[in-house]
Amino acid sequence: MTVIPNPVLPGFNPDPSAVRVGDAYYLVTSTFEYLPGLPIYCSTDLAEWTLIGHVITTLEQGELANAPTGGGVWAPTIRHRDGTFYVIVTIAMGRGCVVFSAQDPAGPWDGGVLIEGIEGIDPDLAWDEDGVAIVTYSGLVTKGEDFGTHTGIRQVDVDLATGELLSEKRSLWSGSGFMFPEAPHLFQRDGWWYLFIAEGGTERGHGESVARSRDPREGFEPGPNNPFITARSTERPVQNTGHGDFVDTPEGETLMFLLGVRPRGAVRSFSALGRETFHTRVRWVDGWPEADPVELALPPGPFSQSIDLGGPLDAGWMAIRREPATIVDLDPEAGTLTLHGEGAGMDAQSPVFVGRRQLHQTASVHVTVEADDAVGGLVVRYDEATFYELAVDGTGERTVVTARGCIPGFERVASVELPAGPVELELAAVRPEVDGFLSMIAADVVRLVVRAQGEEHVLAEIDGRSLSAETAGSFTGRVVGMFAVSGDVSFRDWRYEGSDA
Ligand code: 6LW
Repeated sequence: MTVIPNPVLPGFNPDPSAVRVGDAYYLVTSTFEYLPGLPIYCSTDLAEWTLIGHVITTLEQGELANAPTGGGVWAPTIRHRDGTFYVIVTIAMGRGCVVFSAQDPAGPWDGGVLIEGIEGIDPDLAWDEDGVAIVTYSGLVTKGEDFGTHTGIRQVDVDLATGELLSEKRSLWSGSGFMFPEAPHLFQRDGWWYLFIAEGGTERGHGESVARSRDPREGFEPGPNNPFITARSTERPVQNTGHGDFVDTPEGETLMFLLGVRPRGAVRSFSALGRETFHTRVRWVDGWPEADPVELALPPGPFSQSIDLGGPLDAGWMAIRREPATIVDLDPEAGTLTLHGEGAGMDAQSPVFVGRRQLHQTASVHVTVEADDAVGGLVVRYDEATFYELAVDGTGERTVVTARGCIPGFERVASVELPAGPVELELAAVRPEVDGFLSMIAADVVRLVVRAQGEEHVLAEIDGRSLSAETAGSFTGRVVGMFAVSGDVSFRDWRYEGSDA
């Protein structure tokens, strides 16, 4: 039996949706305010997954220039019908419910069709036996004084070509009574329509429940043991399991792809990487699904990746409310990526920044920076108020490197003066080395280091608990990247090392 890694997609990859076309499996996850948005991962053996492209590659497609912190591109659903791939998604507190389509999942995807009138999130897409498109979603008020009110699992027939609603909206079975019924997915098997939903909230109470009917629009009866998968009140290393999507393998086995977190600390409260994509296998018993608990299947040994910053930019790079390719200058000869500061730092809504997901619990990034008459550096971020950075200021006679830990209401700063010239920066997330109870409480420590002229300066070691999905304003995941505040900042020799030890 294939050993499928768990997490399947490590790091900031929440709200997975899956589809199989022939022997190829595709996964898509949420990306909030980042661009490119809605990554498409592909695998033909379930073990190796490749990021083959994105649905949203331009600011205009997602209308993300003003995506609020914590909003933007939320949970998608990917489906395939008659040779066309569809991704339906909510661009929360923004464009709304949009269905994108493409002939090639790697892209290009179209500009998307807005489906007006769907007041909710987590849209699913299915077709009835007459080919009528059915959108099932989690009713949620996303504006006005009733913002945040859940209105249960809802459904409507839609013309995907025009976005026009073709029926009245209807309410469906909405779970066992736990909070936030969401992430609905319709799944057909043996003449039944199964309605899967997440309930309990995307935190520690998360779980997946199911009902079934012979009709995709009504008459759902709940399963006998809902939620049929949850990690709540267990000591399992993977928590928050829920928000699942389901595919059958060619051999007739059913796989569930779902989100989970790997919290650390004495009270297991801090998930530095955010919500990741996991999988588990599903058994069918008397016409109802039973799922194994999510088991970790981590790759053996450390992971190391060196990237030639002279380009071309690979699909793993992300920018904040802007497209990466529009802010970088690449010099293949010199192996450098240059960012041009615009006078704003990492507290800006759209800083000059390109970064990558932190993929391992223990991880370090090294990069060499030249900031001649400029300011910029390396940063690990959750959002505009929550980030730890190393800034190189080359505007004076000497170079000043400043470590800055920013969380709402608090800032920690430490600097060192160095001779002018290039410096190597390192951000490292490591297990805490402190003794006693503190070493148990903390999840990790972020070490901010600068090296130059043969000297090493550990400017700060900052508790990493504040850089977690549970503590930051945006429940995304850590993204580590390069930024520029002013002048032209050149970067080379990017190296990532990670381990889940
Ligand atoms: C997603 C929804 C949710 O659409 O958060 O907490 C949204 N629940 O399922 C973004 O991940």
